[in-house]
Amino acid sequence: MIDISHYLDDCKFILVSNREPYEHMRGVHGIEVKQPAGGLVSALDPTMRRTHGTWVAWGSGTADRDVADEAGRVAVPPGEECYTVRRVWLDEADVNGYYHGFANRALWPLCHMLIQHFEYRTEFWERYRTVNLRFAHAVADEAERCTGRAMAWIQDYHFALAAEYLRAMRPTLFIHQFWHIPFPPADILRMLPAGTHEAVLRGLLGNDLMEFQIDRYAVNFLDCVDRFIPEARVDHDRQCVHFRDRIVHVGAFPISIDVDRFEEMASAPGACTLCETLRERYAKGTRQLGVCVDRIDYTKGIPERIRALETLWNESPNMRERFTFIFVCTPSRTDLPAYNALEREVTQNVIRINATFGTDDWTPIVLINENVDSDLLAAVFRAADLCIVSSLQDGMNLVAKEFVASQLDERGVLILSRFTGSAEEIEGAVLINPFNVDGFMGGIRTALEMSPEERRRRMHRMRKQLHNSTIFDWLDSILGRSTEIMASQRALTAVG
Ligand code: GDG
Repeated sequence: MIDISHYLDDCKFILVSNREPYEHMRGVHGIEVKQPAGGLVSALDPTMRRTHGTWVAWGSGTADRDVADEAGRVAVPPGEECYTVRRVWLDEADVNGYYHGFANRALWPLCHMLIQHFEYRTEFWERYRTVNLRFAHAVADEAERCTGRAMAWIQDYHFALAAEYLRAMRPTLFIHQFWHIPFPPADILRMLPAGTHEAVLRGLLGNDLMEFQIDRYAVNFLDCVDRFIPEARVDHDRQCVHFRDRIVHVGAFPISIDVDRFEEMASAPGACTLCETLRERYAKGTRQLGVCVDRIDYTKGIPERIRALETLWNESPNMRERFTFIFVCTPSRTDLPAYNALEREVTQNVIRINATFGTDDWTPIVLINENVDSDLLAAVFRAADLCIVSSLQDGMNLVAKEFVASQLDERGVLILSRFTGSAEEIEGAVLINPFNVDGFMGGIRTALEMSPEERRRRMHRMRKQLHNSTIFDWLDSILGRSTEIMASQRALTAVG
């Protein structure tokens, strides 16, 4: 963990995300507090505790209103009260339009270039604007409450317009934004109606610093601005945009995981026992154990992975019984029809494959269709000989890094889609193109046949890299860059 307070000096830290770090829920025993699982919350909650800042987010818990004040503020964590959560209230129509609608049915597929899933409705867009404005008001109010300076850090594609709105309310506030998913090339972005794609770009140009996972997405963003925003001047070499008398800096800041936490989980006594049980059950003798973990999402390439496995077992009978795959497929965005259809398709295909190839002694795919505790995941990652990440597009993909962090015995091979941010960072994986079924099968064969020495060499290298690039390094580099820019802005103002 890092202490970021030295970056902030006297500056108040305001974090903005769609999901909140603590949800108050009505339960049978009264109000219960839930902390959603996820890398971002587990990395940023300890950080927020030290900064005593404010986390602005959608108040989604059933008892959230009961514990918040009139402005939607509540001190967290319960009993410790280190920082404030400022809840923004959304009704059902807001959630449908802003979140399920524009964010998840329009921006999500476009940014992943999976345009067959792209849906645009004017109503979605209108709601997205209203909700972004509401969040901007909440942040502006938080900035107003502090006597000194403030810094707002916005997370993700749910808030493409918030920075511009906020800039209009608080012109001197330092605002930056991390975009967790890919940023598409101009020809894809312009599938948003005329006026809308420009509005998205102008919205993001409200930031002082725009942060992407990898350089390619930063370059796409700059190209889009160059092409669609005539009043902006793009400096491709310095990766910045001169816009409305300001400079918007752009850069790549690859996100990572809390590596120590995964190592600890994977080495806990319970994990060691589970690891042995899994190997005894699924990886006896020369049989190998594979694992994959995804939210059920069409970007993750789950049908493509199933197709590669099925074709391999079909065309190469000697590959049957060689390995068993544990598929952890966590239900996600179940309010959207495309996600439900995908879940059904995955289940049906797995049932068919197991019925076709399975024997008394061998189940080809073990499907786990529910959320699994992180410490169990770490144990499964440790037990595995192979892990497949086959995303069609993925901003970064943390599963790849979690697998590497949990591989304490350095026996596993990572089979990784070229179209993930991770593939541009991690050296040592077997890279595949999930659209190319023959190449995909080749990747699986290579992994299965790799010698223990080669596996260890590759995994060792990846683990070393990962230790030098944890989620705390990510935080450190973003805040370091932000304070640098803030200092140069102050110097300019002083001269002016
Ligand atoms: C977005 C971007 C980017 C999944 N099932 C379970 C579970 N998970 C955890 C994984 C991992 C996380 O969810 C998924 O992270 P990813 O990075 O793979 O993907 P997205 O959710 O699409 O995240 C992505 C990320 O933001 C961060 O910037 O890398 O590109 O799309 O941590 O382990 N965790 C538990 N049980 C499950 O069943 N505990």
